Amino acid sequence: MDFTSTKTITLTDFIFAEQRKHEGASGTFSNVLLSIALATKIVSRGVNRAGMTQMIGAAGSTNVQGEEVQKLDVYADKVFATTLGRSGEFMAMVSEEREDMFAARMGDSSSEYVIAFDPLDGSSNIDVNVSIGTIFGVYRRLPETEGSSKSNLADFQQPGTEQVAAGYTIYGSSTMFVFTTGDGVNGFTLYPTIGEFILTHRNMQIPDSGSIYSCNEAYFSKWSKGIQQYLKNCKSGDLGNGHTKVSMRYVGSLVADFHRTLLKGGIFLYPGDSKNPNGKLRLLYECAPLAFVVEQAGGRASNGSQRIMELVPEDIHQRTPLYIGSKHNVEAVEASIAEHD
Ligand code: AHM
Ligand code: MG
Repeated sequence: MDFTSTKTITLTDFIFAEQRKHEGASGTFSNVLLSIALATKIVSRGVNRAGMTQMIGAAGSTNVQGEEVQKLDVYADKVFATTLGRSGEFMAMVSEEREDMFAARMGDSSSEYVIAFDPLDGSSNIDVNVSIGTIFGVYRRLPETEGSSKSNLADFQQPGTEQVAAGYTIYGSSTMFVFTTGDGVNGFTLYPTIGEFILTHRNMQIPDSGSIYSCNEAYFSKWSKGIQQYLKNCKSGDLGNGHTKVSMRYVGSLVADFHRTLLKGGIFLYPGDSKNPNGKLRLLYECAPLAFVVEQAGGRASNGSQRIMELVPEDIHQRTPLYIGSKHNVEAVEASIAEHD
C-alpha cells in the first residue's frame, strides 16, 4: 500500500468525506462509526494475540443462550461496551453476551443512537485458529424516547429497515471492516503497522447468482421438505440459477461464511427445524445487520417467506431462520419452501 498516494483513502477520510456531503451534519454519526472502528481494532489486536496471552479457552460460564462463554467473548464484549460507552453517542446497547439491554456509561438524553452487537461471533472457532467476527446494527432512538434520560427497549424493537448503519468485522487472514449506512457497501482492510483501516473494497456488489451453498448439512434429516429438496437440487447441479458447477463451503463462523458469500456469490442457510423452529441465529445483532449489508450490495435475505429487514424483534435475543446471499439463490430456496412446506 502506498501511503503517500493521494488515492489512498483511510476510513477516517471516508467517514468525514461522507459527513461533508450532509450540510449541517453535527458529526455525531461520524463519531458513531469511528467508535465502532476503534472497538473493532482493539478486538482485532486481542484476537491476534490470543494464543500468546492465554486468552484461548472457556471463561467457565454460560451466556443467556446457554452457550459456553469463551475468554475472548468476555474481552470483546467489554471492549465494545467501554469503547462505545466512552464515545457518548449511544443511549443503550444490546450484546449477545448480556441478558438485558444495558445503558451506555456516558450516554445521556442527548445521545441519539442505540446499538446491538455480537462482539465475537463464531467463538467455537477461536481455539482452532479459524476466522471469527463482530457484527453490529445501529438504530436512531425513536422520537418518543429521544430526550428521555432512560434507555427504552422500544428503541431496539424496530425493523431492520430502520438501521442507520450496520456491518461486520472479519478477523481473518487480514482484518476487514465492512459496513453500510444505506448508500452501498464499502470494505476496509486494517493495516496494523499504522493502525488504520484503508478502503480496499469500494461499492461491494454481490453477484446475482452464485455456485456455492453453505450450511451445516449434518442437520439435513431435521430440516423441512422444502429445504431438503432445495439441497437435493443443489447437489444435482441446479441451484435455481443456471450454474452447473456447485460447491459447498461451511466455516461455522457466520461472518466468515457471509463474507465469502458476499464476495463470491451463492447462499448461506441456517434453517429452523422441528425442535428449534427459528433456527439458531439472532435477529437483532446477527441477521438484521447482515441483511442490511447484503441488500445494499444487491443481494437478498429472507426467513423463508419474509424479508429479514421487515421483521420486528419482540425479544432482543430472538432467533430467526436465515437464507442470505445472491438474489437468485435466495429466491430459489424461498420457492422450494413455498412449494413443499
Ligand atoms: P455464536 O454466536 O455462539 O458464536 O453462534 C453463532 C455461530 C455462527 O457464527 C455460525 O453460523 C453458527 O453458529 C454455526 O452453528 P452450527 O455449529 O450449528 O453449524
Ligand atoms: Mg453470535
